[in-house]
Amino acid sequence: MASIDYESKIPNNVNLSDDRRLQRALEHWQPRYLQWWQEMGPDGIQEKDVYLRTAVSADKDGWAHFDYVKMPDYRWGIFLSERDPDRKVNFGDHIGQPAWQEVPGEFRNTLRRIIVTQGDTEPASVEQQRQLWKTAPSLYDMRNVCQVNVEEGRHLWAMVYLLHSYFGAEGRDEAEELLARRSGDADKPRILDAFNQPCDDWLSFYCFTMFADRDGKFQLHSLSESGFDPLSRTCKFMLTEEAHHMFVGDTGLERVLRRSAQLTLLDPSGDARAQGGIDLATEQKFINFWFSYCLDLFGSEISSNAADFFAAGLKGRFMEEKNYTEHTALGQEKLVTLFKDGKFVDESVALRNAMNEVLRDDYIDDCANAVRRWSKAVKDEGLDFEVTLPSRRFHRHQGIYNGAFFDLQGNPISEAEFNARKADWLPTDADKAYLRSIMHGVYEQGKVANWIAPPRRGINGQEFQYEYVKL
Ligand code: BYC
Ligand code: FE
Ligand code: FE
Repeated sequence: MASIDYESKIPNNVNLSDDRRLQRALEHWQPRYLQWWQEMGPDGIQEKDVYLRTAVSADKDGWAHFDYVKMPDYRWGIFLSERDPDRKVNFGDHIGQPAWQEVPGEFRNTLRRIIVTQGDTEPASVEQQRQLWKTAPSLYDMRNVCQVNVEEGRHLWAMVYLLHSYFGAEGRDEAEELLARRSGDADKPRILDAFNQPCDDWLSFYCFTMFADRDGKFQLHSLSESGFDPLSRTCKFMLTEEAHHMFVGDTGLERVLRRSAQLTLLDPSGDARAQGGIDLATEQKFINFWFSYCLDLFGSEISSNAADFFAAGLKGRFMEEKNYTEHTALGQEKLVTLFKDGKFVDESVALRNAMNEVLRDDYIDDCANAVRRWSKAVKDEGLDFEVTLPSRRFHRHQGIYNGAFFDLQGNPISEAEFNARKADWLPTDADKAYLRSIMHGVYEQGKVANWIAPPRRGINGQEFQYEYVKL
């Protein structure tokens, strides 16, 4: 495999210098990207040294190098996992064909749409998070949000590389559009709903990296099964970066929950807010909000798009090759519980059409594991409180439950009842204002905000006290 070329303007392991046309096109996009980064990347910290990891090889082991970097100098580049010359299409209608190195003409539009949708989430998340470093609870956390952001920027590069290499003029136009849409913008919003929600407090940030980046894990895994080999190899490498993003969310929530338990127990009337912390009920509301928006990211329970993606061999199931023995998904069905005229009706759906729901099931299991661990952490602090995930029907804006109203357990309720209970289930303006009032940046080495526990260990073997950002 080609090693990473760090001499070129655009670091890459795809022999970019051999393809002058592509190299020129990407070098033309690069200054636009950097302009977008200056405008929409972390606000006001671009000139500071941050202890960041940079990819130096695409191998599983030892791919990362850690050093102080000013973010605009980060070497964003194009890194694909190693190519397996014998790789085949492993599912759908084309099983057994050699994996495609070029886009099959008939799938061109479909594939472009998948890549654009994936690509759009990456800059969106950077836009959502651009103010967060200012209120970081420690230098360690400040460094982590910067790390996540530069890598989401690199994920945008990954998708733009595919658009420029394989989709001609249309691909180049889409690459421009990826820099033109803006999270939350009324006229030019990002494509998927969760990526238009404000994420401007740290409880939201931990929920986002826990739940939205975890959608990324499942989507990237299913795209890494793709018969279109360049997409598969790109997503494989992105997944190695993604692990840290989910770690930030998972451990961040665990730290907030543990600290809440401590403060609740410390307070004579059991009120964590009276101790300057966050109460567990508020944390549960933020979990309810972000989990439900992230369930929407899997699309509709019954989807002909999903069936087409699978049939074409473009998007498989989670661990398609490893975990399944039958790869056509034909002649099989999945039960989906519809909500029709106020009643639940179980309906058998052709498996291919239920692929979004199959992926959502795996995602929910993964989230449930984390929630069990958090509940245990809270109990270990000595407090009896169970963290929960709301029902998959709660607070949905996409799919078959959109438009109806359900409680946290998924029981149907009236709109009036939902509105009456909403403040108990979802963050209120007062909750958000309260978080703003306690979240002030803690910029001193080794110090951590009162509302969160310190992490158990630092980054890359460094102590928590390390100077992760030179302010
Ligand atoms: N919001 O059949 P349907 C990540 C649209 S995260 C708004 O239900 P389909 C990351 C849909 O586009 C991973 N619109 O859905 C994380 C369609 O629109 P059109 C991102 C939505 O197509 C953190 C219509 O509704 N990667 O990497 O089966 C930080 C009906 O479509 C939503 C991907 O998503 C929504 N939530 O599945 C940084 C992978 N859901 O075409 C990064 C690529 C659906 O009628 N995307 N719609 O205009 C896909 O595989 C599919 O597009 C989806 C939707 C799974 C998203
Ligand atoms: Fe990403
Ligand atoms: Fe991520």
